[in-house]
Amino acid sequence: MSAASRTKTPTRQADLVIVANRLPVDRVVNADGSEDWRRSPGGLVTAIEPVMRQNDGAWIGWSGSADGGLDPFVDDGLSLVPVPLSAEEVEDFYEGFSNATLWPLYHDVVAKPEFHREWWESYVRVNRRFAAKAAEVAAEDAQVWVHDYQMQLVPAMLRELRPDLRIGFFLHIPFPPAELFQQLPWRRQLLEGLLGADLVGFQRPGASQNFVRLVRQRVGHKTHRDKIYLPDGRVVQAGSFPISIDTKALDDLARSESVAERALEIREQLGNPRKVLLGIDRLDYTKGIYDRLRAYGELVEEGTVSVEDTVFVQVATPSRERVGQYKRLRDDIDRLVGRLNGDLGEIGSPAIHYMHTSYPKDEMAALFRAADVMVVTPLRDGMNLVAKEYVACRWDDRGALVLSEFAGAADELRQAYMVNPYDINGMKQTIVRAMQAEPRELSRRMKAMRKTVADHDVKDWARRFLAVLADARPLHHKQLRPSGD
Ligand code: GDG
Repeated sequence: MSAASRTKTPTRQADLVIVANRLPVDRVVNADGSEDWRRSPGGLVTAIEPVMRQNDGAWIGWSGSADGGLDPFVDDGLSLVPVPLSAEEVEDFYEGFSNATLWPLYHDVVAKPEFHREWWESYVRVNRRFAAKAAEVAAEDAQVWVHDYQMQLVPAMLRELRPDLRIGFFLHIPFPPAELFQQLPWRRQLLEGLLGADLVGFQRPGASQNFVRLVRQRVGHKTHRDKIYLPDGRVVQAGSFPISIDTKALDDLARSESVAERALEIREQLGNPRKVLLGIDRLDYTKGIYDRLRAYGELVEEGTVSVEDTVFVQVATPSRERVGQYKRLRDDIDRLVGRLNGDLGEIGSPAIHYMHTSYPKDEMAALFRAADVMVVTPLRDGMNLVAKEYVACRWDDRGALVLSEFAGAADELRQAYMVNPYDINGMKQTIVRAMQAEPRELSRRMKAMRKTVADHDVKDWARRFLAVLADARPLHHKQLRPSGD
């Protein structure tokens, strides 16, 4: 966004407040040294932007760089309220407790979570700062929607400061079963933090059930189905709200001439192979990139697939690069790709085209259009939007989606070629099946999946969450006021 569309504003009272770890903008430094904000292309802002505009909304979050206080400002009509983090808090709260404790623990411990008391203390401190800011910004009786694993203590902290508010919480990542969750030394505090909300939303029904069961077992509250009854008379509702994408916008983009041309160009640059397989993920150990590439390597090694007529394109977007486990993963994948290409590639025909970079949206759409088989094989994933985005881009009803049953998206995209990403042989067979499928079969599956993403887009997701939140607590404190007789 240009500086012209950005104006400073005093903190004002908002009827809808979004609390998320990150603001929906990135700070960029221009060539002349001046600073600006650029809208970051996240799905959350697309989902929430319309409701924010309608409801006089404000968004509270961190700017992404360790720095002191920045004043609230309006960017392209959205009120943004920065919360500062010190360099130490970036290390302890963000890279530490959020991404090296909670992230692996909530994703089936596919990497070993680390528990450090100073990380936890930082998490508490930062959550308190976000809660205080939300309390300051929210109008009387406002709705506050808190997002994700970095902010799980905010609901209770905020309720204590502002009992008038209606508070919703949504977890974008999986919520683990009790056996794993109870490893956390601070398990009870986290559950109590979440219970400050009136509505606690998850991607899948199983996650919601895990939460309710844990609250019953660990905190001892009464529960019935998806409701939790607190001793003070408050009722907390849990539920599943599978997130989605801006289907229409992606469909439109994928139909544009420039994307069609670029898709052809990509295939040409790849040597016009018979089949293009594609993976696009943040470089994260939960995404199953290593095992996927190993499975593909074996197919080439055994001669089932030939590098002369097939290519695998893997885009791995840089992510959390200062966290140890992510550094190691990057090295492991670099080595694997090097070995596979060294052993199996031929001049002009590497087995795997590997890009450790991020691309603009239209290039992503062109890649989706160019790919015959999209391979999405996370070991565990809250939803996985890439799978839905691929489907939204395939208006030609062609292309095959290979999808892990451990991604939330598997609940809805039932017509995908499902795999268990831990089963390398099964994954190999399914990839081959998807590569060899008849066009009629592909089109039948793709049509059904396209209907699903067309019927449930991200705007429906946001509307539904906020509607259930409004019903979950019809301004409780007002009801409690004496009627005046
Ligand atoms: C978390 C949960 C849940 C990726 N590379 C580029 C790029 N992307 C975009 C994708 C997609 C998004 O980033 C990634 O979303 P995912 O859902 O696949 O995964 P996480 O980042 O792990 O997200 C996940 C999600 O939250 C939402 O609730 O689905 O389960 O883990 O939109 O397209 N976008 C651009 N260039 C890239 O190189 N422009």
